[in-house]
Amino acid sequence: MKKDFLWGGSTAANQYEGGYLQGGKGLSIADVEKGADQYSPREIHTYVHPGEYYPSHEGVDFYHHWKEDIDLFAEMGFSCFRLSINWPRIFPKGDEEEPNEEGLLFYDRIFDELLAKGIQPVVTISHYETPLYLVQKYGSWRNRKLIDFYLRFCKVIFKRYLNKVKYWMTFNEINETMNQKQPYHQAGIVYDEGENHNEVKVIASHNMMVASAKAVKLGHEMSSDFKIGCMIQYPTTYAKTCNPLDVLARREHMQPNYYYMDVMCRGRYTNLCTSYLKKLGVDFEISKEDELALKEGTVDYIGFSYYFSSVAEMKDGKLIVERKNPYVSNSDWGWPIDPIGLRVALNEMYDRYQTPLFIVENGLGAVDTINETGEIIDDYRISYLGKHIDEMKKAIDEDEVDVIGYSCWGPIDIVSVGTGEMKKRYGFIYVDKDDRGKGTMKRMKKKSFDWYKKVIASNGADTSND
Ligand code: BGP
Repeated sequence: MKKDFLWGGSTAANQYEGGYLQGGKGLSIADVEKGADQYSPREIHTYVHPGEYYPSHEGVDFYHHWKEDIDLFAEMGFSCFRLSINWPRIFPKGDEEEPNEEGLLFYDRIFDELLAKGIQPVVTISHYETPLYLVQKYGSWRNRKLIDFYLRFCKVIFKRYLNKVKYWMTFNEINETMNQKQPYHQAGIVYDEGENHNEVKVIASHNMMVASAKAVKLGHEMSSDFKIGCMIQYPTTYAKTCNPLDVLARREHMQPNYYYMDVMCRGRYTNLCTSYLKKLGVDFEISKEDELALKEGTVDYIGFSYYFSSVAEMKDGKLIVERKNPYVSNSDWGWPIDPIGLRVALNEMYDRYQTPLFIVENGLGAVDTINETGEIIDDYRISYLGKHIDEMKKAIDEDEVDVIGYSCWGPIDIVSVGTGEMKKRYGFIYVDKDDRGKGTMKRMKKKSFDWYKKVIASNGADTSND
């Protein structure tokens, strides 16, 4: 393990920050998304209905608790902290010429505090926070105008935080645009009636990838120190059997994911990408100008999330992907717990792209309970994270994969993006808030807090739970 390996935790403004109208902030797509539960999807509104509960409005109020939270991160020994800049906090509607100074000031304070504590900020430029106005007025990422609005946003934050931020990521889990039925979080897409869904997804994806490439080029022109990465959800997948058809099924499942990585890491639509478009039945021509932009804006590293693995099989000519695997157990939310899948992910990506990797999300969403003595003994979380870190170390030390850092998801309990729940907790720090938004917001250390502190202090050598 390198001495300068980055250890920390990751969050996103829409799930953590709150202060949804404070400091001149406008509405983001998250601000009209209701809470739900494990079983039903989150309802999407077009405006804020009075009396309804929207989890993003308050998050867990980082907006007011940032100093206290950063102190706790520093106490654990973080050397990096990932957060997103809430786009409508800087451009409330998204298409303004000038940014909102109060929004910029908020992040100045955060970055100054982090740097003072020796913590590198790692910034996601767009993490499910597209300004709502851009969705309603322009149709979101279907529209090429979004590229210019996004670049204006990038230019402002690159300039403002030139000497404060080194690590950037352009779009969170961009590949989920293709994987979701309705890619609302990723691309702000709500389909119009009669629209060809595949075509919308391809166009929105292309526009986002061009925006990402242009942002990489712009960032490099502004600072030679910047490291700008993509961010994808890596879906480690196994063929269900050695039946060659299942091996092909696995490839088919990976194709939409490599489609984004190929474009962003190799700077072009490879045969995997063009054949995928053909399969989708989308006739899509790329202009010379865009071809050049993609070529000139390949990423410096691959940021990725890894939570679980899946199993693929071909049944009667149909691809079936399941989260059931007899060799691994499942979380309370049915996500397979597969630490070796992380080593597989690291090797697959590094073999394919030879680009440094940054684990920017990994973690266990679980129900935590406070016991009679007022403690939270989250051994399940320690076990999950410890095993994943051990597999990461093998990928680094034995397989010689280049990994920049490990920043686990939700070092403090925050709102779940998938369900809007609070009870799906990832943190080392408990936050007193429930699924309906009730609670004192008081922070409290779980058992895993001291454990992670020890892991960091030993640069990953000691992951034992004692
Ligand atoms: C990823 C997102 C995060 C985060 C995480 C956990 O997809 O990038 O924003 O929320 O998943 O998912 P959930 O919150 O649904 O448990």
